[in-house]
Amino acid sequence: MDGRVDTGAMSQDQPTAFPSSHPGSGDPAIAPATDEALLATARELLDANWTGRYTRPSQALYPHQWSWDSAFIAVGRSWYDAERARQELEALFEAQWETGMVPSIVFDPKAPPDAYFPGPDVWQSQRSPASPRGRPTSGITQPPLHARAALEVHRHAPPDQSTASLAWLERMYPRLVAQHRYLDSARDPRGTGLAAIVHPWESGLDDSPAWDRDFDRIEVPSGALPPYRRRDLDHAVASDRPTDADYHRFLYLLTLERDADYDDARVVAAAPFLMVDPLFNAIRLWSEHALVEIAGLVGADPAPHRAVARRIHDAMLGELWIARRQRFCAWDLRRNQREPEDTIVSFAPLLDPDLPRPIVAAICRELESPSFHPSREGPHYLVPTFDVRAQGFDPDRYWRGPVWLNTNWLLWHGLRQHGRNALADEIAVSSSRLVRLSGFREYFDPLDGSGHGSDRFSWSAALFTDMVMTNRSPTHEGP
Ligand code: 9WN
Repeated sequence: MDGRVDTGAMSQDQPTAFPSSHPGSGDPAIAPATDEALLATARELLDANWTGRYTRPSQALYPHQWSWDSAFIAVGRSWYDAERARQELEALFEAQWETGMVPSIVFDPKAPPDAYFPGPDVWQSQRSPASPRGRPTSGITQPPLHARAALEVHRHAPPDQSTASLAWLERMYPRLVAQHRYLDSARDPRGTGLAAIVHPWESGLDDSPAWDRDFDRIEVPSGALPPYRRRDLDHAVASDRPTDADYHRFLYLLTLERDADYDDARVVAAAPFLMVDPLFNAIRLWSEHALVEIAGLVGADPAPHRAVARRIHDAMLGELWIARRQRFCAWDLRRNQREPEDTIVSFAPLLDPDLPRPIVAAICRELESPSFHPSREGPHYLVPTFDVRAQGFDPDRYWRGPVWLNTNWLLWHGLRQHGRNALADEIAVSSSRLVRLSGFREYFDPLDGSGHGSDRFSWSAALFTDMVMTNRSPTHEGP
């Protein structure tokens, strides 16, 4: 055994069943739980985090509704409770802004005011006339995974719910379109077809080294922020979370956007952080393709969605693919620079069904290189969020090295879509081993598999469920 993740016999074009045994992996003692037992635990966890309208990412660290969490959670839950999955997405879109923006956080008015920082009193979303009245939210967005999630939820609906599910899809369609058209119009200052993010929190991979060079340069003027107390450190160890310096910058950017009343034109014109993220745009493209299918299902015209998808595809190849580096790079629009860091965001364009084969091959080479497929000497887990050989790689700190099941799930879909089933299976095996070893944690050390961040984390449970059930389902149409 050479220490590689052992996936058993696999071919390039035939997906294996979701592996539940771990022959000779060299892993530390892994609980011999069956998939059935883990699916039951996942379900119990998601039910415990259910509020009656949506699912909290976790009880203590994240006690409100988060946007892309709800998309991941709805997909996983839809395998056994399609009704709650539909409710989850509908509850989120009830807080959609008039501009079409879907906020990254919808606050639970019943949660104690100090449950999460920064809370509604810091965000003050009501300063924007576009924000929903009486429903406090954050003032920024997150990756638009929701159209893709809605399509998956609909596909998983049991036959006796097909009418209710289609009616739901008809209700969701105009809201999903508004979300996408907001990103096309308000977030594309150069008119390239690519949407920019104005805060690292919008990426969902908040503390990724992908934008260090830009983010680290942001100076917070002294006295710009009133004293505050981080609540995340009440629930997670400091070495797993962002540093105080990064947190300070996160809050500073928030206050600048708040002080512009979240007016998109003002924010985009002045934001010190204005980044085109390959992962955000790849998800946007994947969801635009989902809109093509949803339009067909609800009797709308799919042609405009095909045209937007083509535009995003062309722009990702034209602006973000750097041939010299054989890599997709984030693009700092403020300084007009491509960011050189080798992070997991570079692989997300695998979600583009039309990605040219040589580029798929280049991404797979990098994924299989020692930078992302660490030491073959000992056990290890896929896929680290940052090059394990890079200076600054940290196996345990939030987005700066650990494995997350949501990025694994996205790459797993992207690889399967391009027929790269062997690598997709390796990722599925690693995900399964991590859960067996450490439970449904928020993220995992790629070198020893230990769990970090929050415990009983909803999207880890939901996406494990989706990977198991998708592989069991002979009729799954694929992404
Ligand atoms: C800020 C809820 C969210 C995820 C993000 C993740 C983390 C929040 C935080 O938790 O971000 O939005 O307080 O750290 O980075 O992807 O949606 O799970």
